Amino acid sequence: MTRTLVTSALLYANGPLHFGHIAGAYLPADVYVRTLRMCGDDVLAVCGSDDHGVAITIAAEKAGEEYSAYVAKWNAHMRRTFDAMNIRYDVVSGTSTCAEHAEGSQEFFTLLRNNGYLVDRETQQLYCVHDQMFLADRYVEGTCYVCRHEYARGDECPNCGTWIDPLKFVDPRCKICGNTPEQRTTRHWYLDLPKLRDEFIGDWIRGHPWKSNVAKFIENLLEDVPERAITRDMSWGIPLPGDVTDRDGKVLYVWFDAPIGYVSFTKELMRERGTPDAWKDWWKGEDTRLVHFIGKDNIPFHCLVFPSMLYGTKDGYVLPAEVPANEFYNLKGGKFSTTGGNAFDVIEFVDRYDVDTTRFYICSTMPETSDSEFSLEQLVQTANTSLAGTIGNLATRVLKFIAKNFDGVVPELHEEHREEMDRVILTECGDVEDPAEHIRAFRFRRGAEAIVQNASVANVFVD
Ligand code: B3M
Ligand code: ZN
Repeated sequence: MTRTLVTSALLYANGPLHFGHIAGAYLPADVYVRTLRMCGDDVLAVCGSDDHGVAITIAAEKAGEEYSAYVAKWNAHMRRTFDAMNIRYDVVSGTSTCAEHAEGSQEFFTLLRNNGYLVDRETQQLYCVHDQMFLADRYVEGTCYVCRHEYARGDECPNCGTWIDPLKFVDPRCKICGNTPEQRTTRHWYLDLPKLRDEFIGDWIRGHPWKSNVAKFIENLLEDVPERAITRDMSWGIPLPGDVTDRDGKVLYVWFDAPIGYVSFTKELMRERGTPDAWKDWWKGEDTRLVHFIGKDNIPFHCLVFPSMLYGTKDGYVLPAEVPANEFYNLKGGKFSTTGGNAFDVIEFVDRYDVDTTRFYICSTMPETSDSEFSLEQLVQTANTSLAGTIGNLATRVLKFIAKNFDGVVPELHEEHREEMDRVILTECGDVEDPAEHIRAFRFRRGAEAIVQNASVANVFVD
């Protein structure tokens, strides 16, 4: 039987989950996993927190907390939010706490290096003389040279999603002190993406049946594929393997170690289950379907970079079968943002508005192929019409009917009755659809609609 290995994007451990995250990568994964399991499929669901990188160190420094304590706090908050939302994984771990993660990440580095896909280069990097450090990623900002957004970060532009090369900024600013940094020489390791593309990954990407909105994004992805630095001058992160020269003061880039987290967390789970080698069945088994649930801003890493890493190890890893990336889920016309004050507290929200109602509403408005909008008024309306009006009504009528005519016991259904029932439903009550078919194809909205539609048909039948 095919196995389906489901991952959800690892959440940066620097703040609470909001409905934008939940609609993007967590609720669809949970609904997908439950649906497949109900159909008897063999499924493993993996998630956790992304604990490294500059987004975390800056936030922890601002909060005046130790990095490890800071990420532990947000990892715990993430688990509480999953519980409140009834979102379940087989394992929820974290890249700074998972015992298998450092060694596993270093092994990827070593395999890629031995196979000729890593190059080390002397390079220029922005250096802040005032703070005496190289400005990795978000420690520098400037105007986006693609869309002119003034606050593009050194790793990506929040406005247009461009993968930023900070040396191209005409107005770079140090994020800590605001001064203009200078260029200095340092040494870094680069993933040879052009080589990986030309050798295999390019053809693989072009031949892959991506979801329509992902396919659009990918068209441009292959044109300009640069070598990408996978090391950073900082202390918080995974150290380079012991046999690498000049490794002091450097760690692996967060986007290198983060997706390996999916593998590490699977190892952790299998060790805890007492079958430490079983992770290979999932990550290296020919019959595994690997499915990454992510938001659209993570497409380059899951459709190009991580597959390149998996392939480049030449160690039997499967490549993703599906990357059902969602678009953005908005609130009041803008992105959900906890720091920007455009969000609800998820735990309080479901306590007040009911978790299943919230889950159903989010499914029925999911940003599957384009951005969509969360609205409280609409949620209330969905609860009143679809849930109470149609499904609740059906439940009430059926329960009353059983109480009145059968002393509250569901009578046994004889085969000839079932046939008669099917005939009446099909000819007289309306079209029924299989919600699971839609959900398997990542059409969560249609899946939710189909459930309500089937309840309407059943109401006609009761009439
Ligand atoms: N933490 C980025 C994000 O939350 C990142 C995802 C990692 S998945 C391996 O957008
Ligand atoms: Zn931009």
